[in-house]
Amino acid sequence: MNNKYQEELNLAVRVAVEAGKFIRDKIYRHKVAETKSCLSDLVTEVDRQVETYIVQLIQQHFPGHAVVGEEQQGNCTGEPGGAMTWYVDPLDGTTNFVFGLPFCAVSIALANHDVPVLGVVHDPFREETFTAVRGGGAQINGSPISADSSIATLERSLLVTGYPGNIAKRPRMHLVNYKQVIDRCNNLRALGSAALELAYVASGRLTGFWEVSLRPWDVAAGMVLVEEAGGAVSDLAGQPLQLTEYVDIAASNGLIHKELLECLEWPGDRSNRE
Ligand code: 2AM
Ligand code: CA
Repeated sequence: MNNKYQEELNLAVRVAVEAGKFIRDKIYRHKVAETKSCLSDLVTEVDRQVETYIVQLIQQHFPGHAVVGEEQQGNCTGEPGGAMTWYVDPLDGTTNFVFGLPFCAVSIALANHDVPVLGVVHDPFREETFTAVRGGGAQINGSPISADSSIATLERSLLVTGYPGNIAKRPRMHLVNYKQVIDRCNNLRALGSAALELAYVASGRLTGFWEVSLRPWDVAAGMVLVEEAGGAVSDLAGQPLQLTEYVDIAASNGLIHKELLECLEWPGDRSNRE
C-alpha cells in the first residue's frame, strides 16, 4: 500500500465527485457556450464555475501548491512546474457536454516537477472514479484495474483518438496516417474526452489511444492511470511524454505500443509543432 500523497488523493476524489454532481445536474439544461481559440473550442459557465470550485478547495487545503487550471480566470497560483503542481481540467469533453452527450469527466492531477504522480478522473454519469498514485496501482471506485493484457496485436485492438478542434491545428492531423490505422486495427473510436479515454485504456476497455495538440490538463491524470495500470505512455516518437504547452500523446496496454507508433507513421519532423 502506497500512502504517499494520500491526503492529496482524498481531496482530489472528494472535489471531483462534488464537481461531477454539478456537471451532471447541468448537462440537459440550457447552456450558453462561448468560443475560445476558434468556433469549435467551447467553454461554458459550468467549466468556469467548476474550475473555480476545485481550485479554491485545493488552495485552501494546500496553500503552498501551484494550480494550473484549463480556464485560468486568474485563479492560478504559485510557480507551475515545481514539486507540487496541480493540473485541473474541470470539464474534459466540453463539446460533448454542450451537445448533451454524457461522456465527459473531471480530471485532476498532481505533478512533481512536471512528472504526474497522482491522477483522478471522475465520470459523473456512470459514477466511476478512476484513481492512481505513482507506485500504488490504478483503481476504479477503489477496486484495482489494469490495461488489457490479452491483446498483443493492432489487428485485435480497439483504438481511440481525438481530432484537434482548432482548424489551425488540423494540418497536424496529416502527420498521422488515419487510413492506415483504420485498415490495421480492429476499429477506431473518437469519444471526445481525452481524460476519460485514457482512463478507459487504463481499465482495459480500449487498447490504445493517441491524439495531437492536447494540453497538459487533458492528459496529466490519465497518464498516471495508464502507467499504474501496467500500460505505456509516450509521445508519438516513443519518447517519455513531457508536459509541454502542447502535448502529442500515445497510450496503450503496452503490448501494442511499438506497433501503434509505427502505424501512426510519425515522421519525426517536429518543425511544425505548435
Ligand atoms: P476539453 O473538452 O476540455 O476542451 C477531444 O478530442 C479532447 O481534446 C478533449 O479532451 C478536449 O478537452 C480536448 N480539446 C478540445 N479543444 C482543444 C483545444 N483547442 N486545445 C487542446 N485540447 C482541446
Ligand atoms: Ca480538456
